[in-house]
Amino acid sequence: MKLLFIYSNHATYLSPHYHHGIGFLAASLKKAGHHVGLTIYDCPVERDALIADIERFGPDMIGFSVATAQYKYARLYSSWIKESFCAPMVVGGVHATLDPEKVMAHPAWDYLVAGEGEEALVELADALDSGVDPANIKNLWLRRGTEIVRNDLRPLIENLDSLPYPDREVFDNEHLLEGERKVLSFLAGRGCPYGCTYCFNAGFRLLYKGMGKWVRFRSPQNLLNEIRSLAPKYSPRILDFNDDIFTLNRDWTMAFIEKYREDIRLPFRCNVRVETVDREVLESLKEAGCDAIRVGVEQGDEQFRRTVLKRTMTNAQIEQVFRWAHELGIKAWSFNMLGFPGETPELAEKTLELNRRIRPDHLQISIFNPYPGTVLWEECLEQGLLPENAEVMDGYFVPDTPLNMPSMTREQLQTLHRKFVDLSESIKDQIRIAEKYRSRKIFTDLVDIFDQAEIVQPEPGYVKPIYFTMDEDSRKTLQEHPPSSIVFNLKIPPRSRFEAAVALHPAVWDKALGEGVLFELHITPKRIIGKGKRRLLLSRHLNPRQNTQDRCWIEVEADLGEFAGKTIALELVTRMQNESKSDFNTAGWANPVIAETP
Ligand code: B12
Ligand code: SF4
Repeated sequence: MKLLFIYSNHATYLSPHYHHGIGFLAASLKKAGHHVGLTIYDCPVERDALIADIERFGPDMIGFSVATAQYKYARLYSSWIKESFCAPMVVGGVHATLDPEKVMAHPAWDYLVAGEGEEALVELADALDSGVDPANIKNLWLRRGTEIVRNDLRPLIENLDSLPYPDREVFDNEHLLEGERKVLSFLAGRGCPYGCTYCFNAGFRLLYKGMGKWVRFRSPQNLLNEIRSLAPKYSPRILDFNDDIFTLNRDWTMAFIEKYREDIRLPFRCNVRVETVDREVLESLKEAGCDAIRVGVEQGDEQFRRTVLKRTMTNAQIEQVFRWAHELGIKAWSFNMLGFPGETPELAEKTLELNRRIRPDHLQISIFNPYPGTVLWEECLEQGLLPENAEVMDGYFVPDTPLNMPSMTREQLQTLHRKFVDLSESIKDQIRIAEKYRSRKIFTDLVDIFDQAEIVQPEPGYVKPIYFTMDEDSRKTLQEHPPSSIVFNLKIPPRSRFEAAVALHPAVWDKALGEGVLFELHITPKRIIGKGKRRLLLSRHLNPRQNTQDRCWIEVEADLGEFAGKTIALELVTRMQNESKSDFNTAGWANPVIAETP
């Protein structure tokens, strides 16, 4: 039969990616002789376009894979499809498994597959193909008139090596790997033994109690063979092991890593939990090419983390792992959440503090959304924090919560979220600067000494350090509203120069009435401005409304060699190009520094 999968990825802020679940299902279906297609929607699709996509493929069955955040879209799309097609529809995935009653209450679904789907879906496709009644297929729920048949689960797949490698063709994998990213992702196993209260793992374990081991690994050889079979075809730049905890089983990790180091040697990333690694494991990962580890920090208060989230690691353990990673040159990413039930602003500040201490190479902040089938979902319901019919937010980067939170107002949540975003941007900015000046010295960072500057005009409050973000490149700028000027009194070291990047804030690109803004660097070789001879050392005109090439960071520099050993007034000026057409504008000098001349 022809089965079409539909996978939506709306508002997750994630670039196109591989989906292992669909890959595994597609491989099993193809092995059983079925024809498989996939349609991915990265943003909401119109009804006509959806119907046209389905007509083009002409499926005998349509399958939706759903996580909670995407479910509302799957529900809507399935209703549209039901009105136009008679192909049966089957839903599966983590949300369908953990909230099956509610999901099956939606009449468009003919079938639901709970838990691992490989065998059940093949049996369903075979049965429908050959006109056999699928009513007894394990893991399958189905509609019989107004009744719902709920079949038991079959035991978990014991030997993951028995599965065919997840299918890549159905994803147009070459396309996924195009461009800079070139990330090829893999799964080494399934299941996690921990019991974090916000995570689906505990719910799945409970569901499968007595039906086999929840935590399973493929053999190192099986995984290596899969990598070997794909690497020549796709030429990945980096591999990504998407397992919940790649380092869960120390013996497995060491055995795999040793062979990987000998045979594959491609850079890779993986998820770790701090209790599962020590320096020796991290050293082995590094030697094998580990570029980055992703670490769930989640919350910075040990007691809250232990009691509410059931995460038992200490802050000392978290800090140690980040220290080791920095020492070994492995990038360490920190994943955090905000807006847990009972979390106060003071507790959330602890997460910020912990992140300032561990200095991650990348900081991610998500807003907590409770998912059905998790402990915290139940607790939110019991505590009356979750309004009836509350929808999960789109993705979890939207700075809002579906919860009624007595411990934190919405405004407080948003202010804290802003602080996390600022910290994350400042981290990225520091890393960029560190890379730029790796072999050189920064004598003075003008943002650091901003409080010593003299704001000549306009109001002091209009001039401040703030982040401008363009094309995801966020840089700390000294913001000015032209005409304005900031003066620093400095002693200039030998062999130095001024460096910065200039830009107008994206919010004013299309609004400015004037003819753009002039950025100027003036030097007065005297302490008191106005007394010495003021000289223009640098001038740059930006007019992003007219010139699209001005809609980015423009690097500027000026040699200060002739002022070596002297004290000067260094003045950062912004003014309108045509002052008669003056308008409110927002201009910024990003990362202005006095640095060693290369
Ligand atoms: C890798 C991963 C990602 C990757 C890749 C996506 C993917 N699913 O492969 C990326 C980074 C892109 C990602 C994104 C997101 N993720 Co994610 N992700 C995972 C992770 C770690 C592994 C997924 C996986 O491959 N599992 C193994 C495969 C074999 O299992 P499976 O996908 O569940 O599929 C099996 C069955 O469910 C079933 N099945 C699945 N689909 C279907 C469809 C049909 C028709 C049938 C019959 C059966 C069936 O059969 C499959 C084979 O046995 C899981 C945690 C986990 N361990 O599962 C979280 C997880 C799925 N992610 C989660 C979340 C929250 C997200 C995001 C919402 C985060 C965000 N940025 O906003 C997005 C949502 C993306 C989307 N559009 O759905 C949550 C979902 C919780 C929930 N209740 O919804 C999980 C469970 C993590 C957690 N600890 O809670 N994720
Ligand atoms: S350690 Fe990670 S994957 Fe395991 S239960 Fe906790 S959150 Fe889930």
